[in-house]
Amino acid sequence: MYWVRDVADPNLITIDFDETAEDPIVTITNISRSKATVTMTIFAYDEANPQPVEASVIIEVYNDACDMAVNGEGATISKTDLNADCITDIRDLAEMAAEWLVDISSPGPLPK
Ligand SMILES: [Ca+2]
Repeated sequence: MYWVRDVADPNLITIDFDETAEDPIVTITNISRSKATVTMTIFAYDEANPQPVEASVIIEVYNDACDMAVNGEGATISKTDLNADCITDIRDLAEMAAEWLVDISSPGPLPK
């Protein structure tokens, strides 16, 4: 026998867990931020070991792979993706064009 107790904020995420299943699947949905951290604690016992033992794992959950990359995990955002939206497109070219020929290497005095 086992059961799971999560310490997540129910207003932040929804956890669906069937503790009667032999191989339970935990589904985390309704993430209201780009990243959520969930601490999941599992308790287990049986007739031979009636005193429950527990183990915890911390899970970082992202809405998608792009949110994961923006947070520095998983895939690396391309250097050409200047606005970090995980697509290199005309918007990135526009950002580069807006800075085209801006030169900060002037030998003159710098304002204080
Ligand atoms: Ca982009």
